[in-house]
Amino acid sequence: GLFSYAPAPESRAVVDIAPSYGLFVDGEFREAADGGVMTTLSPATEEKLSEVAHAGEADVDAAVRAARTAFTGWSALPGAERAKYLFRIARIIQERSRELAVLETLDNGKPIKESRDADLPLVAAHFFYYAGWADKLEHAGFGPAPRPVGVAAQVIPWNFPLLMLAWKVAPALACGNTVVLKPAETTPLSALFFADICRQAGLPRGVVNILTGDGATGAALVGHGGVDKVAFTGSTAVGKEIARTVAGTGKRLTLELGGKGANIVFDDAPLDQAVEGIVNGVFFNQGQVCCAGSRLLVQESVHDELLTALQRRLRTLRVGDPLDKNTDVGAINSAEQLARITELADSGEAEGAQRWTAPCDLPSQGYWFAPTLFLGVSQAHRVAREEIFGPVLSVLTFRTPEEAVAKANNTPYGLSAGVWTEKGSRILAVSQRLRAGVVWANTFNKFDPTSPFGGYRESGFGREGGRHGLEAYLEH
Ligand code: TXE
Repeated sequence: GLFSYAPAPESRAVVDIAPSYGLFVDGEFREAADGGVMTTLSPATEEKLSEVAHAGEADVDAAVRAARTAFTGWSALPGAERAKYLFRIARIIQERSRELAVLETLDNGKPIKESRDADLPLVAAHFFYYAGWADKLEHAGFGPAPRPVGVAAQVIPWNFPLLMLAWKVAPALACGNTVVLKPAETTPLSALFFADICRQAGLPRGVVNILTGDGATGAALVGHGGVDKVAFTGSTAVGKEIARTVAGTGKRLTLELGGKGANIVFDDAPLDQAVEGIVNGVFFNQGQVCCAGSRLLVQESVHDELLTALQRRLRTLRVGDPLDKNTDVGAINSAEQLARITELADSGEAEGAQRWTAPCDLPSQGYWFAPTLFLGVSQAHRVAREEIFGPVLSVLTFRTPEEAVAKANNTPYGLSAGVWTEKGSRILAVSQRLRAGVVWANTFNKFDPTSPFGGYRESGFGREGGRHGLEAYLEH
């Protein structure tokens, strides 16, 4: 129509992807010692994007040694000097954010709207924020002479590849540590692009090292004797394994693991606003978010009204080409993840919950899962207990605030929750009893570098972000 606005899809030609990439060790790109390579593809099309090196034990050793050597000089720099590098990196990220957003969308499958408006601005914000801390550590209550821990081994997942890098690398460098980072096997490209930004910023060699590889690479890295601190974001199963590896070695450890967040909607909540929050809570990034609001707890008296509005809204979501600027829901990151989501969703049906799928046409190539609701879910159902990490919402009901809190806390996880009500006193009363690292009130999935983020129980321990995020990287 005359007034319809359809911007052209973002062009993949914006970013130059090389046919192959090496490991970034000691300031240079190099092949894996044993010549190992792996492929990364676009989950939206299954088209091969590039080949990257697969780091083995010899490469882990070389990277840790480079980081050790670099630590001497980097940790001795005045904070204000380290800040200059971090500010430079932050500015280059801003300047190159269009390339990075397209790259992230290609490798991960997330909508360009999200990589452009959420991931990239937050990535730059984290570097700016921690750059500002680098010369203020003595005045922040850590004692008169806080010191860096040493070499940090950082293993990150595929759901927010560059943002998870930023959460880990920025505070580590601000405190004077050096880093060996391993991105996830399905999303290595933005970390390699970041390596190039470190070079462009003139960062001294060895301060940041990037090892692409798989779980074996990650295990070799966290188990290496030259590592002082391990930071991991990923599955609870691997987190537990890492905790066992690290136990008794004296290495410092922080873990950010899975979640099963509850969005609690009371009958006095602004329901239109709640619908937007629920949609954002579990369909943002295809639900592949550790703090996703994957359980909806709705007060019985407004169940029908809320669900009608929610289904109406879900019918309008656009699922498809992640490079299309109008797309709301993109591709699932990998065939493995799609299989996990499918298996869990099927269990929901088999256990008697009622499945509702948003009507949409899914592309024939690539990994796709339509936005899905499970109604009539009971607490015993797997879809109420296990992390699905996909665009699937399980709907449960409650009558009283006590019941809402009990159900929200009835999970081995404890990462996030949302409370929707007009009553300020109820927000406080309920959120104080929720065992979750972050509780949002009348909003969801809001992130900011100044706010600490992390879990209770099987969601892990330690905090990232804010002043709290510095603790993990300081001896004091
Ligand atoms: O995670 P893995 P996967 C959850 C989510 C998802 C499930 C599996 O429920 O469905 O985990 O995802 C590296 N030692 N989350 O298999 O395996 C691996 O190479 C050291 C929640 O992708 O934990 C990658 O870099 N490292 C989550 C990283 O760990 C190892 C984000 C994460 O992969 C390793 C991702 C080992 N033994 C998945 N094995 C969140 N909290 O956001 C693997 N890795």
